[in-house]
Order: sequence, then C-alpha cells, then structure tokens
Amino acid sequence: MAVVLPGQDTLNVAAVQQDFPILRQRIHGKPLVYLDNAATTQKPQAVLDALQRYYVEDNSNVHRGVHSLSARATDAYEAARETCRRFIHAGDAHEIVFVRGTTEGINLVAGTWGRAHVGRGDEIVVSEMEHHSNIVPWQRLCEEQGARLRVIPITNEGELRLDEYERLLGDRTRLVAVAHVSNVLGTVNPVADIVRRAKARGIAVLVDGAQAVAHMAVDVPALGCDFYVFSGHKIFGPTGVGVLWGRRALLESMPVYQVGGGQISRVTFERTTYADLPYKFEAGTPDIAGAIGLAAALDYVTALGLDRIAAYEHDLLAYATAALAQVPGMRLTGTARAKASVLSFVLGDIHPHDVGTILDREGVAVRAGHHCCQPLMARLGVPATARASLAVYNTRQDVDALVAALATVREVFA
Ligand code: 7TS
Repeated sequence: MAVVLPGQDTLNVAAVQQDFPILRQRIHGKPLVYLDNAATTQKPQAVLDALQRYYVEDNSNVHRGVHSLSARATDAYEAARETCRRFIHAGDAHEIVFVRGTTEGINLVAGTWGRAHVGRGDEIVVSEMEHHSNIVPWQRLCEEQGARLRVIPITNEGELRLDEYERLLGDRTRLVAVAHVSNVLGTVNPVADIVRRAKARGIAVLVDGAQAVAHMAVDVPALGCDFYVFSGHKIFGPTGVGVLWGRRALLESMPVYQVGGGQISRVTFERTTYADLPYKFEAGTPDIAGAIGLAAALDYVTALGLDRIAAYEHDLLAYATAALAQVPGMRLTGTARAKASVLSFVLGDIHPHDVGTILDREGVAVRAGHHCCQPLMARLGVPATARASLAVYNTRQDVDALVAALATVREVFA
C-alpha cells in the first residue's frame, strides 16, 4: 500500500502503520496504542530489514580490512553518514560524527569544545525546559572550569522568555544550549531567533534536536547553530546510535574525545597524532549496523516527507488537545503556540504513575514521571506528569482510545 496517497499529497497512515510490525499486537487483551514516542519510537520493517541484511550479508569491521566484506561494510557506513548529512542539509559529511545518541553528543561537545573554550567566570546558558542530558554535562563543565550556568526561564504556557534570554547574554557567555523541541511541553523553540541573538555577540549555540527530527524538517544552515545533536531511536532508527553535527572549523579545532583505535593517524610510544574529521571523534569499532539502520530510518522518513508528517501531526495534536480538554480534571502542562506531538498532563490528584499503569491495562502506552526534566517539574510545581507523545503512525482512533482509557482511570479513582 502506498504510504502517500496518490494525487493527494497526504499520508496514508493506515499504510504507515502496516510498516511497523510491533504495533500489531495486543496488550492485556487490548490493541496496543503506543503513545510513548518521545521516549523511543518503533521501527519500520525497512529498518529491521536493513539491520538484518547488514548482519546476514555484509557484517565486517569498517576502515581496516582489505577484503570484500570490510569494503562493503565501510561503504554502507559511509553512505549512512552521507544520508545523515543530507537529512539535516549539512554541507559536508565530515561534519557528521556518529555517537551513541544525543546524550553522548552533548557530552562530547562539553568535554572537548567546552574544556577548551569555557574558563573561570564564563557562562553557559541553558533553558528551564532542558532534558537532564542538556543540563548535567554543562553543569559539570561549569564546576570543573569555575564557570556559571545561567537559565532562561519559561512562561506558564511553556514558552521561553526571550526577553530574559536576551538579558542573560553577555561578555562572559560562551555557549547557549537549548532544545529544539521540549520532550515534556512539546514547545517548538524559535531556534533560528535564539541563534541569531547569540551570534550577534559571537556566542556558540548547540541545539538538542532529540525531539525535533522525527516531526519537522531540520535544516542546520538555516538554523545557523554550531552544533546539532539527535538520537537515532527517536526517529524510527535503532538505539545506540545518533549524530553530532558541528561546523567543520569548530570540530577541527576541538580536542579529541575518546582515544584509541580508528581515530589515530600515527602512534608511537612517544606521541600520537589523530585522524582527520570525523574519525578523530569515532574511537573504537562504531555501531556500524546502527548507522546503517539509522540511514534506513531517515530514508523512510524522507519518503513519507517531513512536511507531510508535520502537517499530519499538527492536525492530530490539535485533535488530541481538544479531546483531552474535555476530560474532567485534566490539566495540560505545555500550551505553547508552537507545539509538536507531546501532551503532558496531570489528572486531578491521581498520581501520574497510577494513570500510566491503568492506561497500560487498557493497552495504551504512555510515560509517567519527571521525563528527565526535574528542574522543569519544579517550575511546573508538579512531581511528575503523564505524557502521551505522538508519532506519524498514531491516529485519531489512538487519541480516542486514550480518552476512553482516561475515563476508566477516573472510574477507578472515583
Ligand atoms: N534531549 C531531549 C530533548 C530528550 O527528549 C532526550 C530523551 C534526550 C536529550 C536524551 O536522548 P538519548 O537518546 O541520549 O537518551 N528523552 C526521553 C524522554 O523524554 N523519555 O525517555 C527519553
């Protein structure tokens, strides 16, 4: 079945669902309604096939062998790098560093660029809505270097206070690190604007794209940032692989991160010189299959069309927002004007973990907890939320199932 309806340029979501074998199952006797996509997405058959094909036909180590399998593995791994480059419209495949995921990408920048460029009295700006992965590496860097972490506050709706942001930027600001899309609030941050204001002062910007890439087209030159990071598993690819993109000149100037095999140029016991980009940051055998699977996922998403995905999810989010608003006791956290695919909520005084557990019994998978955003929870004044997060294979029927299951939750706690 065609995933794009011929002549209509809209997605055939029934066909998209068919591409995801895991969705065809029952949980506690009920059809699975998977609404935990911000944590991780499911994998289409095309990705599963790419992983299988690699291990069945091409498995070998990259960059070292003279034999045919190694050449094929190397070609596929480097082709995956090129697919990643194209996907985010980067200019140069040497700027694509394969990492384990967003967390490792941010740690790499903090541990190398950060140590080289952030010193005593300097400042790093993050926002109140960041995931711990985009807080803790900077906090540790600040502690090590005697620098200071500054925080952009948010409004009650969950938007960044750009006036406050502007005020935070100063002579000592070395880096701004912000999420493209919040994993709790769903807020789509005005990244191009954030970058422009930082760049006007010569400040570097890292964008955490973990929650953006599966939901909207990302064009790093248009954003103007210096680093962009994302995880494969949040865009229908495998776990254990992700991408750090950085401007070539910056990556070239950065000290190495992990050291060892694959990232060196020449080693003697006296001295080691390192390989060129991107290999200087890819020590050890990489996740070859992961990179190939990620490329298959990006090809899959590209065939669906990011703009079509964004339009479809925009409608679905509006439908879900209106439907949840009808649920008695519902408090939606995150009502920014620009939002993507995430609905966090608190239902009366029922603990979000209880909400999540009962929803699971109805076949509906959501996440409950602090979502690795404890400072944001403190700002919202809640210990936790329940979170439904949408992907392109979700439908209005899924939202209806969520709403029906929430009625069951309320009955249990009545
Ligand atoms: N940044 C954001 C905005 C995220 O949402 C996540 C993961 C990360 C960074 C870390 O990504 P990783 O692939 O390195 O783990 N977010 C979530 C979540 O919301 N629920 O589980 C993981």
